[in-house]
Amino acid sequence: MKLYYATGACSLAPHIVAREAGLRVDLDKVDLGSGKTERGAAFADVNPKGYVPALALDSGEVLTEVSALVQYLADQAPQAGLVPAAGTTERYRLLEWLGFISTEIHKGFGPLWKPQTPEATKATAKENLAKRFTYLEQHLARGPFLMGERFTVADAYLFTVVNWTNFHGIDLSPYPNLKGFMERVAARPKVREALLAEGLLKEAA
Ligand SMILES: N[C@@H](CCC(=O)N[C@@H](CS)C(=O)NCC(=O)O)C(=O)O
Repeated sequence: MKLYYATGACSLAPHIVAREAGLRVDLDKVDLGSGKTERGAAFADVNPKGYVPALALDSGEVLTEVSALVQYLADQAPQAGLVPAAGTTERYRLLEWLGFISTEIHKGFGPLWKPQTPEATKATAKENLAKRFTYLEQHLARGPFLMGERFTVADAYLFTVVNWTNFHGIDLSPYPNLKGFMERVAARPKVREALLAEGLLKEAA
């Protein structure tokens, strides 16, 4: 399999999941500006939607959308326990989290990335994110991860998007449980490997 990614983008979530699942996935970095990949492919030919992530399967099919990719990867390695079994109530609980992260948090950051967004719109986007963070703060008082004691693909996705607070001057200190979650996930060996591979962490001297 090959994962098309951009450094620190939402593609970090399937990247983390692939490593946590112990799957062999090649990486190809996409320059979203030029539309070229590091290995010389035209990314529009891979994913006509034009955005990362995209996962080229060994069959030649290409899967897109973070929520689909993280579940597909986790389902290839059920022994890793990164997703509850299909058909269980717990699996729908996971889907509930993936929907929340995708629409309320991932896309909630959308206006903040665009230089042309008016300041008032950015302020509203930050207020909305603060409401979602407050909800997460209350939820994470119950356990170390979104689904309780066990790390799942939803945690990989949440970690990836909340990490963007670092780029937008959003202080997480009003949310100690969420801050603790970020530290806990960042300390996982496979997460560190993914961050190192994307150049988001420097190797200790
Ligand atoms: N709905 C997509 C959204 C993916 C997305 O927002 N990708 C961003 C990076 S985090 C991107 O590639 N943006 C570049 C663009 O849209 O041109 C998903 O869940 O995978």
